[in-house]
Amino acid sequence: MSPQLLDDKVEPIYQEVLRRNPGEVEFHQAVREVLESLGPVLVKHPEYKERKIIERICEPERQIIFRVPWQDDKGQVQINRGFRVEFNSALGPYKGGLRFHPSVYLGIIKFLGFEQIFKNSLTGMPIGGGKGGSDFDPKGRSDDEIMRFCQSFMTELYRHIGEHTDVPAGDIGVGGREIGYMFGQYKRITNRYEAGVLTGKGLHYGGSLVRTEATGYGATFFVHEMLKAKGQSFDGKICTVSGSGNVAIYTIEKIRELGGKCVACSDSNGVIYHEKGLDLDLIKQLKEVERRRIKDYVDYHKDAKYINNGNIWEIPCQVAMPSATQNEINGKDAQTLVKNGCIAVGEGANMPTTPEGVKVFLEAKIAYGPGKAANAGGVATSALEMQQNACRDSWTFDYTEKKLEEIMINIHSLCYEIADEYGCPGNYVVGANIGGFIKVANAMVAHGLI
Ligand code: NDP
Ligand code: 2IT
Repeated sequence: MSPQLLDDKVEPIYQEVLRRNPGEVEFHQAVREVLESLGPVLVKHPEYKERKIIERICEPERQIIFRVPWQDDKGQVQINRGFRVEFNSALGPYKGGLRFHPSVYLGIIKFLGFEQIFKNSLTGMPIGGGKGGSDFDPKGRSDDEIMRFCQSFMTELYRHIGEHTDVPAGDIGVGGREIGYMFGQYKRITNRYEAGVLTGKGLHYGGSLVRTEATGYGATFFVHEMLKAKGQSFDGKICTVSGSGNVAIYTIEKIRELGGKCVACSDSNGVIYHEKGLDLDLIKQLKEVERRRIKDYVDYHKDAKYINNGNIWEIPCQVAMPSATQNEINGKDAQTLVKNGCIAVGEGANMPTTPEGVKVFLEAKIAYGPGKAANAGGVATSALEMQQNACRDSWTFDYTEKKLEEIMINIHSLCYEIADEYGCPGNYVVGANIGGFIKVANAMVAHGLI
């Protein structure tokens, strides 16, 4: 249960979401977190209530569930389940990543798709919200198995997507390799070289510079803005970053560029603590090139510690950037972070903090940047990739990174100003939820009852 009460006007909407979507606890959590901010918006905008905008936003426009059969290296038939939830297209084609992880079920994809609506709106780019994925577990699978799975997944997905309809990208378990195999299969089935149908592509076939780095860089830019608003900077700050995947790696890289020192990262098995600062080149080699586990880090650095099943949030830091998965910081972890002197939390992951944890951060008045604002740089750069594809162009690294930085600065200002306007200064949760919601709501009003 979330610790905060819902406004009278939105409580019945939430109850109806619970009734219609039984058992989808992550989806309930994501909806509730947004609804907690929206009561005052309905007072200012009675037209949203009249037209049932919130009720409509909570119901996906389309949900697709399909069988994904494939053959493993032993010749055995394997069956997985594929999902694509096309949540909201008020602002543009559905846009959002694909997650391949054994924990995936409809409730996870719906929570991610719901978050994506508001995140994409905050970027200011013309993109709607969607998400997809599969309960396929890529761990330990050969390259051939990954390819066969991706091809089978796309053999169904292709009929639902398109550059003007729905544009998937990566998320947990889906990176450049998987996007490449899916793009190849899409091209083969449709007989179209439609670069804009997927983002996160390789640089030699329509990908954008900076997309790989974008989520981590963007989240760090966002935290930098929050620190600046408090008269602070990254300079000399001790930072911890959970995960050691795409988002974590480029968060660590940008924190270092901005003068911070990252001392810890993790994976689902354990935590690396390296007091003198993490060796990023080694992490990239282990994770991006050799696809190994993070515990191998200590084979190369005898002064680093590996804590099996450890809790990264017990390591004292001034800035924490959760970049692994949902609900990885609970109320107790949040209290530990605050007690140990943490002054800023920037969410690279989607919904990494439980409602109890969020409450602790807000009450402590530390700078807390929720995922839908802080990690929007990934999808924003996907939209920049779509722009380059549409005009058959490719931009330089510096130009694209500058655009990303401007987008993150704008998202920060928008959230900051809206929080002020609604009487909650410094509360980026309120700023992000209301800021993201209003643009979508206005577009839905303009489009009539659809
Ligand atoms: P990756 O697959 O590259 O890395 C995921 C990392 O998180 C790995 O270190 C993984 O460890 C860890 N992790 C994943 N699931 C769990 C779990 N259930 N418990 C503990 N650790 C876990 O994914 P990304 O870096 O792309 O994504 C990380 C987060 O960022 C996700 O929440 C994603 O939704 C979010 N995000 C990603 C964006 C992108 O552009 N890629 C954009 C915006 C948000 P292990 O290897 O042990 O599983
Ligand atoms: O959660 C996210 O924003 C992503 N996984 C990236 C989505 C995208 O379309 O680039």
